[in-house]
Amino acid sequence: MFRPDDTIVAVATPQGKGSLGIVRISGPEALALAKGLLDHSAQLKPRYATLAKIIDHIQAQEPSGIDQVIATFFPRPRSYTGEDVVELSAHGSPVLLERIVGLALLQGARLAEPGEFTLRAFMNGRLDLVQAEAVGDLVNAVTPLQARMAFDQLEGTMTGLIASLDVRLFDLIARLEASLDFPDEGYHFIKTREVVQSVEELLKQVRELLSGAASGRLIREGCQIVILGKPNVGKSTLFNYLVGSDRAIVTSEAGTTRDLITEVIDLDGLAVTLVDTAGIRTAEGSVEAEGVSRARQAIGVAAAVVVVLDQSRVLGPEDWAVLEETAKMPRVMVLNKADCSRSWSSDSLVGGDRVVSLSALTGDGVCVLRETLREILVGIDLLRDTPRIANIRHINLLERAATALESAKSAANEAAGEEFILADLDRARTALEELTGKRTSDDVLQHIFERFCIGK
Ligand SMILES: Nc1nc2c(ncn2[C@@H]2O[C@H](COP(=O)(O)OP(=O)(O)O)[C@@H](O)[C@H]2O)c(=O)[nH]1
Ligand SMILES: [Mg+2]
Repeated sequence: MFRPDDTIVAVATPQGKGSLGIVRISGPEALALAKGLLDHSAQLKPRYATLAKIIDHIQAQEPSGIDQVIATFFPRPRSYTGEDVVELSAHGSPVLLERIVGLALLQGARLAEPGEFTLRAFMNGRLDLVQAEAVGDLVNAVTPLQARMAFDQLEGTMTGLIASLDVRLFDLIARLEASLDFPDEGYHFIKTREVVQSVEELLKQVRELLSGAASGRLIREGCQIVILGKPNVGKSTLFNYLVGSDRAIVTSEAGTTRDLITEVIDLDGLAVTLVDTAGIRTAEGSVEAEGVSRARQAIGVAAAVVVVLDQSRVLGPEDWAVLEETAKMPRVMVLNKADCSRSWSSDSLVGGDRVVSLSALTGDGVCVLRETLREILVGIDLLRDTPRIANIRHINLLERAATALESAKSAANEAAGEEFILADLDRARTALEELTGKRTSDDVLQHIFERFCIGK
């Protein structure tokens, strides 16, 4: 998949018009190619912004100017990709940018695959795999917290931790190998007690990293929260209040929200997909039945549910049915319509559920609901210190490393031969190397980079 010999081109800025648009060219011919696009007076001094004109020397009958751009040449190896790179900052019209790319293609460039610039950066050792993935996460971040976590990884926080683990693992392996190579000297390069101790320390660090995994994943991937309740309790009103717009239809007629309405909200840094449902009552029409079945599916993947009850009306069988159906899920009970007079007390709800009284109409108490939801999802303090591990690939590999270290520890404790301990330690090391990309298969790379956008 990696063809380092050709020169690639792509628009690096998002689709659609903007004040500026950037065309990026990378590869051995980047400079020559850029020169072919620009007016002849343009001198591309490394890392200097140069005002130049894009000239069509090829398609037009006589050379004609297309746009005025700022061209910047980044010579290899100190560029994003590690290759010669030229960035052309043009006016952000999609047709204009496509035309510039088209001219570059006519000069022999190839259109970049998704993520190919970053793939090249990885291949040329400018980034390790964890950092390359962080680039993708940073571009895809929808909450500031996601962006912070991704940037942390891009800065090499995780890379540094893994490197320090790897150094210690390597040292342990080297000493054990020495003992294995000179068995007759009657001299051990490392005592069993030391082996156990070193492995235990490594395990402790790996486990520490893994301890933040659940909240890390939640931050990176976001989660789903479903609003449930019988018709007319105020689900859509609450949904709208949380979303901060009028995306869902609010009506006093029962059963109008037939389909699921979803919206992503930023819940203190967590990207939460909020789902408004038609309820899970017994449906009469077929359209409504479809809505109910979709609601059930949404509940199936939800991280938590919000059960809305109307405190101005006595609870009915439909309320109890919803309560029963969600009994085993992480949930918050919302006693809505707090602005009206109460007709029952929350004491009638048994169990240790979290209960929030609010008015979706006025918004009074909704902030308590937000806090409660966040608390259910990640715990109060977890978000203060950003977890360092969030990617399922990283989690799996660290778990593999932990299992191997675990087994090395038992082998050492049982005074098994060095070769057994070594085999386990090697497995742990392989997992770490797969994490940083020192060892990776093409499949893994492809899987990672195809999720990127073109131009990144
Ligand atoms: N007084 C009052 N009325 C509310 C409140 N929340 C919703 N409503 C009203 O209750 C009716 C049903 O609301 P809706 O959000 O469509 O309920 P849904 O069927 O559960 O989605 C509408 O007339 C809302 O204006 C509230 O907190 N207080
Ligand atoms: Mg509704």
